[in-house]
Amino acid sequence: MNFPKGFLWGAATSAHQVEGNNHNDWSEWELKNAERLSKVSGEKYPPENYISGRACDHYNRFREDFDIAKSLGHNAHRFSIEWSRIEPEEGKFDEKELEHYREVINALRERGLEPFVTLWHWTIPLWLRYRGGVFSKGFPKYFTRFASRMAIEFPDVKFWITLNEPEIYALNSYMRGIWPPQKRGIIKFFRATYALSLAHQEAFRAIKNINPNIKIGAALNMSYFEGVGIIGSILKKFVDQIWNKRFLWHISNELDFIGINYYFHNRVRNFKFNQNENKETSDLGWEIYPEGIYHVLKSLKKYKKLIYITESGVADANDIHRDKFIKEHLEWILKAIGEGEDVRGYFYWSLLDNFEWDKGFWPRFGLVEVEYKTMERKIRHSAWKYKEIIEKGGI
Ligand code: IFM
Repeated sequence: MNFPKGFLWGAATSAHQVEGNNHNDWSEWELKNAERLSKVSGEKYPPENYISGRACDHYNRFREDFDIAKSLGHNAHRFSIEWSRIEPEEGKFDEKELEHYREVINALRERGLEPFVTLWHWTIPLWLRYRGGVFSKGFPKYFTRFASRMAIEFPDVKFWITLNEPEIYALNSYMRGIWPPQKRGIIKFFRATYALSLAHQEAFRAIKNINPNIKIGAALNMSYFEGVGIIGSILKKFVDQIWNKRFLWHISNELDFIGINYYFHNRVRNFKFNQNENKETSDLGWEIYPEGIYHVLKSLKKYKKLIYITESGVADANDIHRDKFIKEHLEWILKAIGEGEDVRGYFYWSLLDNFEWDKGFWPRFGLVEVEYKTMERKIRHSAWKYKEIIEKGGI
């Protein structure tokens, strides 16, 4: 079977993880926490591992990186605009940075890559952090002002993603307290996701007013919960609703497409979670379970939305699993398409090795290896195998 005509093929990145020299709540948090995180790793990784610093210097090398994406057969690319660059002070938009992203979008177009633009991928400008970040009363309004300005500045962008993985952000930043601003509590988790859903809704309506023809979605982290036994099957339904469907339910009237970021399978047996077989795992210890993407897709049929796989990737420094990982995920996606799911594109995470948040630089997700000392790019074998699938348009 083949993928439908016009299918979008590419890879994804996010500003803070690749650009370098950002100044936002994360960059400040890294400086304060690098020593601690290094100690927690038993000094396996030095403090520098935990500081995004120059990252991949993609801010300066985006043309070179897009040349690589083109040479790999991609016809689309997902990236994010860094809010803290564009609006470093409240209400003041930086013309130089607007020009920068104009050049980024033009560079994609010149290479035949369709831009998929994320407006918020977890980082908060410092002025907004001082006002309480997503807990600030004005958060939806501030986000909408930024989003509207982007839609006006870049009218030829056809695909906008408002938010990246709001649930993961709320979980780690507001419930587990391991990401900035390190708050803890279940109520805070719900409060954060609710604030983000309001921001999405308001921004959606504002962007549609500016240009009704563009497509707007959100990239949601969706896990496949598999229930084993009676208790597992009941519990699985419950967590599936809370994790995969709750946010979607809030925003489903303001949504053209669902972006799926699929990484996790979670087998629920009796009252225990994560009873996975873990036959194959990534360098991060995450189970590789391609079949899960099929079940996630099947569970979204009732929403009747277009679907893009906005992330699917594996940390695999030695490039042992990646080739098979991509092929098998695509096989399961094809099966879902064959059964009527409307999947329109696949973005591998990530084009480049990059800064993996509180884990730092050591996890290697890239189709392209980055030698951080020299910033040299080396295309991995699996990237060429992905290209073969793209060229065939099928498996
Ligand atoms: O690196 C992240 C990305 O920022 C969001 N989705 C998951 C990726 C891998 O953890």
